[in-house]
Amino acid sequence: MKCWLAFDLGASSGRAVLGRIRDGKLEMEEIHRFKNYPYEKDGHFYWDFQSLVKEIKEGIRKAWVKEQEIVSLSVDTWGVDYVIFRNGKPVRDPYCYRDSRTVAAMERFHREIMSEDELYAHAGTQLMSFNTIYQLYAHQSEHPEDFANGSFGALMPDALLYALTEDHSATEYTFASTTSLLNAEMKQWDGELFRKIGVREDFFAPVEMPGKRVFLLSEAVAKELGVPRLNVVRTASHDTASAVIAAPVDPGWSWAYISSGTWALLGTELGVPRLDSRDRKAHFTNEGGANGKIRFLSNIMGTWLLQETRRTWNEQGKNISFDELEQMAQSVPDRDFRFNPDDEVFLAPGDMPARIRTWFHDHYLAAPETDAELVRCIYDSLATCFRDKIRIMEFCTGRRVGRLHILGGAIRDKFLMKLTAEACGIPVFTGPVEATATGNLITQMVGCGELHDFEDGRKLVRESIEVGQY
Ligand code: LFR
Repeated sequence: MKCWLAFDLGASSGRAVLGRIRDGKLEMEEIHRFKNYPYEKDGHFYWDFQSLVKEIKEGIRKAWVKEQEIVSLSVDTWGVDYVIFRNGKPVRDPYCYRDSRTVAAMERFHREIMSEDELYAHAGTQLMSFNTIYQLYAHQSEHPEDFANGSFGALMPDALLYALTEDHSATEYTFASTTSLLNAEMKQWDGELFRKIGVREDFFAPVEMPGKRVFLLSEAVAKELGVPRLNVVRTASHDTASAVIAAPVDPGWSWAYISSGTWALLGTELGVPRLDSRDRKAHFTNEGGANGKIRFLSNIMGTWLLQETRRTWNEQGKNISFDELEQMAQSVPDRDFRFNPDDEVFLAPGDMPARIRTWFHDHYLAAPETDAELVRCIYDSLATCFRDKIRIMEFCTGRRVGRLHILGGAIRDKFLMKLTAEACGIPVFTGPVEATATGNLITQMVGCGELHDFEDGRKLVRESIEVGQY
């Protein structure tokens, strides 16, 4: 039976999912899953690029054993990160966006080169220290040799596809829109921004809309895996873009979404970008949607806070699962502990319980004492932050939000969903849980003409999943 293969790589795990349409419904089957976590070397955080390539190859091998009618495959990943290649190989492992070298670079860039408002008027991206523009700015001043003759850059999903296909002729649009180097209105690289950071404009390949072109696994990779030269397409390769295109929205409603994996990305869809200084100060970004619309959204630290809390405690021998965290949160009442989950101090990996308590201390506030209180305060702070962001977004866009769709892994956490619905005071709909892989598949299906357009894709999701309601 005809199927499509999606690789969805998150900052803590990756998966390969086969998708088929059976009896008018999208059917998904996870066939491979692997861990992903940045490693630290000489004070910097990196991704292990070759191991990601190896896992994707393993996924292709497994898919081929199961299904021989693979129409196409594609890859999406978290945003902003890139790889520099020379002679077909990465010049070094890619930096992880949580590496703090960019904090000073961002300050220097805005102090010496361009104001925050001016950059926002070009790129319209939420100013976050990990955006590609600051990463490249820091990178080329520390390691100019990486940019010398014959090297080129590829954004993470394009870099992974390059390793599989040897094709580096295009950069996929939705991912390019996370870099802060794309002109938000023109949907093309902004030459002036490249000049400002001293990187040549053709460092990345030209921008292309997702699903537009089919290319093939390289001969070498096909031979190594014992598979034919399968079709490859560029899906909506920014994971959030894939998730949002899978939102089972009813177009008759004014809706917002939270795409919730490691991050919580809260936003809506707009026809054109909003590049006003007030939108910047509200911490909203104008990223590109698979359907060419603008994903007007704000990054919120999200379940990263819970993931790192759990990791810290488990390193101390406590051995706590996510379900247990949820039970702990439920076991104590709301005692009004609220912190700003968006504070930069929570960005890098580390001892989150200690950092949260320090945050309260630094703001002259009483801090949660017990472990359960600390977990509960993360839940309450997230729900409150979601409510506030929706209100701010309503002010920016002048549009009331009637419904909230929550997509992705965090919907398994029923208590967080309940608190969010209570805080926001609007109906909350949940699903799909594998939103990113779903959107990756849908974009491939639109690309090859199996689905007419993205509205068709969203209709397919509506008809295929059971939407939760709070
Ligand atoms: C979510 C995400 C966000 C991006 C962050 C860093 O996984 O892609 O959209 O801002 O990761 O890349």
